[in-house]
Amino acid sequence: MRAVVARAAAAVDAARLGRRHLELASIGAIGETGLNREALTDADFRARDLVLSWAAARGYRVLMDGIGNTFIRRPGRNEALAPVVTGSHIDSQPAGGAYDGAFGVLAACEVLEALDDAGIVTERSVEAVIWTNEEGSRFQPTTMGSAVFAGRLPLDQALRASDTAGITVATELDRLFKRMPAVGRREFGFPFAACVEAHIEQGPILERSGIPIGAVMAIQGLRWFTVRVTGETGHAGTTPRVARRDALMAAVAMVQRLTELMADPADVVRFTVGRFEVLPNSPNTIPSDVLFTVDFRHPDAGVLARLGDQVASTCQANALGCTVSVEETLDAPPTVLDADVTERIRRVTAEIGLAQMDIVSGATHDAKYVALTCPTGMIFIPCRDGVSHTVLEYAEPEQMVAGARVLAGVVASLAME
Ligand code: HGY
Ligand code: MN
Ligand code: MN
Repeated sequence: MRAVVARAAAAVDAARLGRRHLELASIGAIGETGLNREALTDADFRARDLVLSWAAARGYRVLMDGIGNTFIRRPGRNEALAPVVTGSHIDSQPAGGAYDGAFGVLAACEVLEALDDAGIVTERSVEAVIWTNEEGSRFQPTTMGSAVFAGRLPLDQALRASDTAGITVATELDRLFKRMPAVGRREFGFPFAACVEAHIEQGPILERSGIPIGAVMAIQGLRWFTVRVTGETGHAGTTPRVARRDALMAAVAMVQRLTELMADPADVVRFTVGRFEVLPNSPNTIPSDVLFTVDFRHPDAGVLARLGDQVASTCQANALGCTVSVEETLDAPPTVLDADVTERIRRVTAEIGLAQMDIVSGATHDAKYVALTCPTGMIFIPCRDGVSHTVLEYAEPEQMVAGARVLAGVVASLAME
């Protein structure tokens, strides 16, 4: 097995990986280093076209499920066996970077071709996957495609999700499927033997430690809420305060009380109000409607439950005469990744001469849901200054190559069994 691991890792082609990263990063590029490639936009579709053109050149088979998750299959000796799957996402934040998700898809494609180039015939097929709408910025919730795949989000609920322009996931998926008539269909929950996702850390630990590889032990839990506050519009100059039902003032009071609820001297709680929309959004009209989102994360399930269960009541208690609806769009407990796959990541990393450390993921990933369906692990590489979800996101080419080499070794060893 060590020989197969070494051959697969050695066959990773740094030039090909680097060239393809630049090609992919150019689709939806903003400025020198940024990316706006939100889920199910034309940029997402063009990025999928590019990745599938690489697959076509190698004669790999492509399948898609009902939420657009896309699977690129390199056949193994025994087609009856469940495949080993590796991949991530290619959608980005609206002002994001070219590494979050993209690195995992590029590394997955590189693994398939490295296996080809090394002449390795695996027992099991190996598949590269593109998960639909991991970011959840355009359509909530995050990790939508993998959640539907794993049976944790009803397809009809995902299809109804709409963006700020009122366009639904269903409408955009229709456009996607029409662009790819030749791509075969796959049912949800198709069995995998194992899954490994490669990703940038999106935090500073690996870079500060000077360690090139992270073996991810667990992913912290997260809960997402969408809060809608409805008041009454009116003239800014003539409406007395006592007569107002000002949705903005109520929303501000709610966010203030939620900030107090989530206060944590140990700075472990992650509480973010990332989206805040006001209607009619005019300087001299009293706001009638506010929508805001809550992204709450913590590694401890008990804290997630205790504080998360108070979000709705805290909003209701500060309605200031307005009506409030609080919709929980995601409730994902902390997820421990598979011990055997993680040990394999450590072993392969050592075999190819790289240092690694165990790490817990502050960011969420599709691996969180896939882990509910099969043994799943994650490989992290460092990113500069630990920043992500910004146009400054960056990872060194040699770090990407190191991550892809470890991924190739781990996937090869899993697919030989
Ligand atoms: O939100 C996250 O943690 C992921 O990067 N989308
Ligand atoms: Mn990601
Ligand atoms: Mn992200």
